[in-house]
Amino acid sequence: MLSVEQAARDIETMQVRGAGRLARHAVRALRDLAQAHDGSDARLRRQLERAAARLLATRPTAVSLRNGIEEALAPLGRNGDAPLRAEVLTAADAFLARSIEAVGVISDLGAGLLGKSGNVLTHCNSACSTGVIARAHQRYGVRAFVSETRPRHQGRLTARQLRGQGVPVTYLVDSAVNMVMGDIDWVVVGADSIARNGDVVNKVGTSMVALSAREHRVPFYVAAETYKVDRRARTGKDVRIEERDPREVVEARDLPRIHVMNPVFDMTPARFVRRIVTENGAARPADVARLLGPGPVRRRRR
Ligand code: RI2
Repeated sequence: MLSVEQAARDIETMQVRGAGRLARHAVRALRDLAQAHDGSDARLRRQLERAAARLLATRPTAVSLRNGIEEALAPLGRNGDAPLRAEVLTAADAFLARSIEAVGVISDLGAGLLGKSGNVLTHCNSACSTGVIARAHQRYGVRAFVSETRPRHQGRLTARQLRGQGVPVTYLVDSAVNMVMGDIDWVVVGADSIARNGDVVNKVGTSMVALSAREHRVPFYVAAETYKVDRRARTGKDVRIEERDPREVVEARDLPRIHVMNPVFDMTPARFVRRIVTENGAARPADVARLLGPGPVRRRRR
């Protein structure tokens, strides 16, 4: 059984990371809490609300976390007749299943729409974008250029995962991206949050990759599940950017009396993005909200 506190710590320390994975981890903890419950609905409601608050406080930028939790706990706001526990288990299972399925759908769709042979570049480690690249490689054969992704080097994960799937990989430091961009045919990255206007918030450095791609007229794509769209964010400026411990960048003793910044994400304007590929299809960034289903129902439970 995954306790809420354990899940929250796993996410805070980035033992579990990646916008999709961390949402599923939080939802699994809520599911396990409901599963183990044998008291009243009122008591379960209080426990779930407390648990949701704890999980939501772990990482502020990835809206996948909030959307996953809200989807799993939607029964708290409904007037259903079934016991709350059963409804939460059903909702949590539905989110977990659709979230995993979406990655496969995006990989296929993305490989068909974006993929062609040649060189593809990606930044950080995203299940959706590595899925697209691996699938494109199976179909057309590609070489992947993977940027290091300072400070936590998620590019190493991507390089290993792609190599493990047979993709030839070139690994480079973030600051070499612009140097190789002239040889790149397409770029694909994931997303942590997408605003309604199509601005994309992803791992810090993504906007520089996008700028470089734009300068070189290389198409820049985003692969992300619909639950990474933040309905409450009109533009990317409405998304809070997480700041992490500066020691992830450099130990204080190595740079005494120096202020060190460690913003984890940045915002790529919608106009830099050719298409956003979701499990419901691909859209121009400005049209991304059209790919979403109806919003969460907000009636209070009796
Ligand atoms: P998937 C990651 O954030 C990266 O920014 C990545 O692009 C994004 O989540 C989406 O990943 P972090 O947790 O959901 O490494 O596509 O800070 O796997």
